[in-house]
Amino acid sequence: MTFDTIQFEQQDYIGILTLNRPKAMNALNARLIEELTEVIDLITHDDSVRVLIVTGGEKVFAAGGDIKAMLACDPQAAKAYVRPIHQVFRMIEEMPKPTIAAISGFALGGGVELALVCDLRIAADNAKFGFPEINLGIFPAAGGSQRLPRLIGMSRAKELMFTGDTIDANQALEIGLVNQVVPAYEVMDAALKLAVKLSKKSPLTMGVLKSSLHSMLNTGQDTGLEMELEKLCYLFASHDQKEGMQAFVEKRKPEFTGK
Ligand code: CO8
Repeated sequence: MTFDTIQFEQQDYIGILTLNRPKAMNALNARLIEELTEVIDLITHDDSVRVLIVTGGEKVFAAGGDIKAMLACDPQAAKAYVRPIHQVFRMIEEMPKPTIAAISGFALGGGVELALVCDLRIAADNAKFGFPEINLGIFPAAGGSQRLPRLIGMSRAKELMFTGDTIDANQALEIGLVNQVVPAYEVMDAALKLAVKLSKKSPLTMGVLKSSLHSMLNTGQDTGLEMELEKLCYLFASHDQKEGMQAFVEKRKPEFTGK
């Protein structure tokens, strides 16, 4: 697969998606969103990819939405620009396989919003996070105003979004924006190590677990508990459940197939 604004490669069960607009600090323009949508659709339906790593490479994760492309937008054009971002971010969020953002350098605005739709975030110690939208006369509307408070709490989300201030990787760890901070040269190794670990779990169970966790965001607890029970019972019709439990009884490692 070849693209202009992203790169995709696969190592065993791990997909690695790299944003590739170095001259624009990986700003998310329409072409990048179009290509991202195409590759995310392929990965979602490709059983040979069990875990996806999303990265911007060694220098920058992403400096956000493309300001130059947005400058002249009227409300209608703004909607036409942002709607596909919303759609592809939902596709990433709902992908039935774990996703890991590996973040080096700046992750700003739409860049953080991309990291937020990944399940887990690993930051290099040189990573910097912020929502500068307030200084541009807009606000984090690629899902940020909805997802960030759910992740780190309303008060901290307001502080970041109202001030537009940038925080470093350790501050991001402290407020729960990222899961781990590692030395910059180790960020991809750390992401790959975690991805390999997750790729050995049952892909079927992983997808169902992810969907159960996400149902918490859209339902009350009573409905969520009912949905959880249904999803669990569904897994008892699978090979992977039998294999996982059989392997435990036989004191060996399970071999999951996703069936
Ligand atoms: N959009 C377009 N181009 C960008 C962006 C961007 N977000 N960020 C950087 N670039 C370009 C620069 O214009 C520059 O291009 P050129 O060489 O042609 O002048 C090149 O990338 C390198 O950037 P700098 O020279 O500025 O590099 P520095 O190392 O000095 O600074 C920074 C790096 C701090 C990352 C700086 O570039 C910066 O502040 N960028 C903008 C960050 C920002 O404000 N992000 C938020 C954007 S808005 C958003 O994400 C919301 C999207 C969804 C909602 C949309 C509602 C319509």
